[in-house]
Amino acid sequence: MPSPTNDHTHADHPVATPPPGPGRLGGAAAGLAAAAVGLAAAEALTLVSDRFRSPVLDVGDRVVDLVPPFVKDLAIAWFGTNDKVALLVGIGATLAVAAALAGVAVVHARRRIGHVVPIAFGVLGAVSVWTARVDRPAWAVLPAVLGALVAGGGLVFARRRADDLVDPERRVERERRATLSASAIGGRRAFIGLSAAMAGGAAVVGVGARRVADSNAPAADLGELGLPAADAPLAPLRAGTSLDIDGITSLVTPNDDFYRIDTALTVPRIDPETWTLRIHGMVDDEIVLDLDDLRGREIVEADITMTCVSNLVGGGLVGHARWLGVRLDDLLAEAGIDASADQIVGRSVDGYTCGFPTSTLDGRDALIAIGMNGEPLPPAHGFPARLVVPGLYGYVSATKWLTEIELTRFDAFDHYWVPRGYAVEAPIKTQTRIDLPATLADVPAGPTTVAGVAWAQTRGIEAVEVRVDDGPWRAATLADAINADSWRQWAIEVDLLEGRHTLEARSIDGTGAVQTDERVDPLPDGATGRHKTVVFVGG
Ligand SMILES: Nc1nc2c(c(=O)[nH]1)N[C@H]1C(S)=C(S)[C@@H](COP(=O)(O)O)O[C@H]1N2
Ligand SMILES: [Mo]
Repeated sequence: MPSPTNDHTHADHPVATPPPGPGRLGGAAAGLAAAAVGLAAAEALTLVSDRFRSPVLDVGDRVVDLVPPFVKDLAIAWFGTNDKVALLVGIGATLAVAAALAGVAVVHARRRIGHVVPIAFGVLGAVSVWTARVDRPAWAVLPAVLGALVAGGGLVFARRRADDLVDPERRVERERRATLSASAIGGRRAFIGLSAAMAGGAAVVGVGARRVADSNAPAADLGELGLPAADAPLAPLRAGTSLDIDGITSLVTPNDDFYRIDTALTVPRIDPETWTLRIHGMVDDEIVLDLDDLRGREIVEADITMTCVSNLVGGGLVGHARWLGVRLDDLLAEAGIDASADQIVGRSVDGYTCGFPTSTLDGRDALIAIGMNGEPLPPAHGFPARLVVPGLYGYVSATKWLTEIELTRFDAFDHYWVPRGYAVEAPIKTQTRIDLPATLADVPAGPTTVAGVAWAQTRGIEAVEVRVDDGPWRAATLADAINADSWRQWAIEVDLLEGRHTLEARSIDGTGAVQTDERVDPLPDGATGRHKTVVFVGG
């Protein structure tokens, strides 16, 4: 029951009516709306020409190129294959904060300095185009410029509407001239409502434009395209190459589960009709092939395990597939390599490059792959063609969306990751992963199966050994090796007493070298150290 005293207080201290004007919230809303309309205009313009690209993605690409490698490894460690989503969310959040601040500055605080924000983002977008990995025409900056102009215009418009709210004379004047009725000018809520409506409309246009842009991109009907058969197909994997153990990593990684690592914010969509592969540089005869030419050559198959240099000890950036394609050494022999060339560079349609020594052509199954586990390469894994080189980390060898192979010299060209701190050459280091029991698993006392995979591509895995709590090393059972370029499953039964125990595994490669226990980070040429897992053994 309200007390008279309360009523009294009310009368003495009337609730303050907010000052006229859109307020901070209105300013922020107007800033966000202006940015949204600007972005939508930019996205819509990208539909006009395929040389245009979303300025947000362009800026994202430059961020990808510029972040120091340790940040990249952190992003992979934190977000895994979602690192790109995380980046785009980060860019979106930065844009939103800057837009809101710009709106508050211009609309609420009446400070023109807020106009710097759309200008700055326009310049950022333009610079991102000029510094792109692949050459772009100068006019490719237009979406960024248009976006900045429209966003700036949005701020001017919002400021005028705010003036209508604040300035009684202006308000009276406009009512008199009947440009706008009082109700149309409205108050703060109407102002924020209009901003929200504009932002909503812009979101629909922007997202719609991106959808259309994506669906316009030539998409190969991979099913339709089919795969040529290998001239001498490999036999199916022998039964002995897989151990029958629940929870062990499947020997062949299904394409959908294969790890994906690349610098591409959006998967390049390549029209198989117009795609070409050019072999040039320090060669006797330049060769240009289209997809039919490539498919018409001798087709081989090879079982190869691929590994990312960023893989942490025990990590999942490794996968195994049966690749189908054309032998790189055959093709390069046909082009004729200059004796003084020492580097083979693979260049992607998106400007990414890898580079590896010509001495790698030592008879190993280096391929220009067009097929992966019986299917055409999935777009995310490089459709229509990529390099796969046994024994080298992906970043130096496995160019996806391949369009050029250039013969050059290491002293003349640095491939993509070299100026970013990674090693020029990167042979794969021996690793042994414990798949089960899982880290921190509860297991019953008594016999427990420890199992996993080990890899040392080109050298092969000779033995895997396991120990419990610094006890003696014991030899694990190995599945039959597929070949020296593929990982190998292993398993062992250990007897565990109650308590907390550490399991540790190591391999001995085909040269007799024992996997080192020395822990080093992935940067600059791949992690070393032994995978250990802790288990809790109950009674
Ligand atoms: N065009 C392009 N190819 C690329 C990369 C890239 O960023 N762009 N990344 C490389 C790296 S670091 C690795 S580990 C492998 C990963 O291939 P996957 O995504 O098919 O597993 O692709 C390589 N090829
Ligand atoms: Mo990688």
